[in-house]
Amino acid sequence: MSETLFSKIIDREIPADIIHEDEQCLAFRDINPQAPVHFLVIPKKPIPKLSDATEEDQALLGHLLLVGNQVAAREGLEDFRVNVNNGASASQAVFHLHVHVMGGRPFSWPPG
Ligand code: DGP
Repeated sequence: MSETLFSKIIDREIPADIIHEDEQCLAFRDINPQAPVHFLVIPKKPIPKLSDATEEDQALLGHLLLVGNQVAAREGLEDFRVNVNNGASASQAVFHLHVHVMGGRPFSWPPG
């Protein structure tokens, strides 16, 4: 897999406002926030997109969501939107799996 912006954030080659790190993942604030709180949770393992994940990644995928919960709680969010864009036509721009967590405003459904 070619290096993405997010692997550079993991390697501290480019700066980011990192709000969580553990052995498996990183959470940092989105550079173009779509809500008062908007952060991304990414695995350190370079999985390009959700549909590339395998059975081997089952625990990792669960971990990303639970970290999203924990960081959302620390950010004072009770209700929040969790979103994964999978593929270019689903608006994925960075091909390193990432979970968007957004909160601090109301959200409508369906999303655009
Ligand atoms: P997506 O469209 O799902 O691939 O979302 C990519 C998100 O990543 C988008 O909301 C903007 C954010 N982003 C892109 N480049 C950077 C960066 O260099 N730093 C940070 N913090 N966020 C970035």
